[in-house]
Amino acid sequence: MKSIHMNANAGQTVSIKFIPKEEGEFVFFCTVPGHKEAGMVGKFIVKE
Ligand SMILES: [Cu+2]
Repeated sequence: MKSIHMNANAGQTVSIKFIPKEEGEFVFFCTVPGHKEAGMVGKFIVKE
């Protein structure tokens, strides 16, 4: 599965640009240690 990474600390808002070129499921998560485990994770589902 493809993944998309971002990095945000408490109180921060981060934007990413995601332009899908194919269908599929793309997991995104925060790369700050412990944040993914704390729930800073999600999934884009791309369908035609
Ligand atoms: Cu984070």
